[in-house]
Amino acid sequence: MDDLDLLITNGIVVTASDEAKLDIGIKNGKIAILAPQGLLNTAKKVINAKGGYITPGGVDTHVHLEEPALFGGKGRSSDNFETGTRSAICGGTTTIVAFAPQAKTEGSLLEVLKETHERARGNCYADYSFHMLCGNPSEKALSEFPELRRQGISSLKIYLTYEALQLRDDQVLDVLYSSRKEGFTTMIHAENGDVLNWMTKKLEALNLVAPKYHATSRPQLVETEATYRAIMLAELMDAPILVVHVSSPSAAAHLRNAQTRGLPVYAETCPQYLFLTREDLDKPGFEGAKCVCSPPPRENSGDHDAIWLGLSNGTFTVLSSDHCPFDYENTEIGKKSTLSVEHPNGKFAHIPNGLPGVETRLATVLSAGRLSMQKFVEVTSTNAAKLYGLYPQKGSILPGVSDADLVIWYPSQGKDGALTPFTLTNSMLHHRCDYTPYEGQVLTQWPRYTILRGEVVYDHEGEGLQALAIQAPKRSDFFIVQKSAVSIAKPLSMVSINGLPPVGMGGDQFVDVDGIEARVASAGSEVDEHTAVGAEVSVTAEALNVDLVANLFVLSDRG
Ligand code: DUC
Ligand code: ZN
Ligand code: ZN
Repeated sequence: MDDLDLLITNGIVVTASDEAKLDIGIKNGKIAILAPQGLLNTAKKVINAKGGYITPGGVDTHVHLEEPALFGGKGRSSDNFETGTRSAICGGTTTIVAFAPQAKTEGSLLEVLKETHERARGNCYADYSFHMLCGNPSEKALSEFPELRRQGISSLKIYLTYEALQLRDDQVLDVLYSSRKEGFTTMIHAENGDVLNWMTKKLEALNLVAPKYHATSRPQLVETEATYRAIMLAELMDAPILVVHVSSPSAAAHLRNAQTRGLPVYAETCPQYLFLTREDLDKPGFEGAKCVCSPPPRENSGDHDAIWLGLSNGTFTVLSSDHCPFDYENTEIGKKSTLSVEHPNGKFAHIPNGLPGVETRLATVLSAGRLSMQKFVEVTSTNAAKLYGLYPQKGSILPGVSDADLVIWYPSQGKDGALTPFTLTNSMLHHRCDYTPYEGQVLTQWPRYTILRGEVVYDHEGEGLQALAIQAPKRSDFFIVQKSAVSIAKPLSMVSINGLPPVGMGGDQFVDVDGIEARVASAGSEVDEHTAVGAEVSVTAEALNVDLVANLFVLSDRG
């Protein structure tokens, strides 16, 4: 093969399932061939990976850019699409999924999506797609779900907290019901807003308002209850969910239990729950505000251990950044917008919730050395791509199929060419935020090269960001269309009916019969008549392709 555009030699290729010493040939932005080392020898450009790992480009499916004040106080994102995706690329993330945010006060989701496209178009260095963020599941918004699906959206996020966003349980059911029909995955921010507001008022009455009380106002129970409630609502609706940014071992235990029962319940965690603790909120003066996010960093390294374990054992499907940056010093729209003469150290309830992290996600986690390389790839790239319909174009290294999105890492410590361990400082980063919560952390890895669709877009040793600016034209009008959320979460029409109740699903299954969405109870099982909406119909096994006569309760017209 002598017409390759790029040949990467001498690396260790890692995917979620394999690790092998292979050379990679790239042509027209795609992975063209994987070959035993030394077999391919000509290409327009050759990179020697020097024995370093080569992984699929990072896929970060939880990124907030150019968002209005939704997360407490007056905070607005400090990163726009340009600076946020620049930062992503420099940290080895080649695809992001950002949010198209609809506040409670807005009606149409389609309108919000259109505006978000306009902000992103022509401004992104990375490939990108969107989740809807649904703050107002009005009739209009719900009626737009099919069109959102046609426009390539397969996921949306809802909140059980925040004044601007919090949904009641019946609204959550509305969203899950409509999502189910379209095969969306619903992402849920699981904290009990009413409880934490009550706690906040009590703390404020005692004038306990410093940043550290943010963690006091929302203990693990607040997250655990909401996580269990989210699971219950999803089970009731038989709809797939992904609980985002999980911080508590007790919430993780509920998620694992639901998964063990066979429910389509997925979970995400983030580096802040692996590296930060509530001590980080208790810094002198107002400094702790830098680490105010929700849920808050938890108590101690024991909590970290439980979250690492959840990554290793598969409880967490993805490890995202939840990049949600607010400048620290900015008194208009940053963390310090809560300072006043009366409260010189601010009031935690008005500190915008969120941290920067899109650039540091991969290197901090890899440097920690607590995941196998394959697990690292799985949770930071492959599963994210699968979950949101981007796989295998993204998240893998499949010849003829995958985009040539790659990270070439430095050889491991002790090998020739290894990176000298270094102390991270904010000045090394490319986001538009005046701090990093990981300042001072010692790292042993950083992407040596980031490659996006066959182009070297970041060269850590060479011109760094300049190389990025020169070589990577900003993605103009590029939008990754999400196929559907089905790689992991199956839409209704794909639920297999084999006559046996799925484990833990209450014996009920949903089928699609002639366009009618129906709950099927296996013959002989008790059917709770309160769950039935509409007429009971007897159908033969043949008609349902099951070997049992079933009672069919018509739930709705899928129209
Ligand atoms: N939830 C997020 O997903 N991001 C930032 C703030 C929040 O609470
Ligand atoms: Zn959230
Ligand atoms: Zn977020």
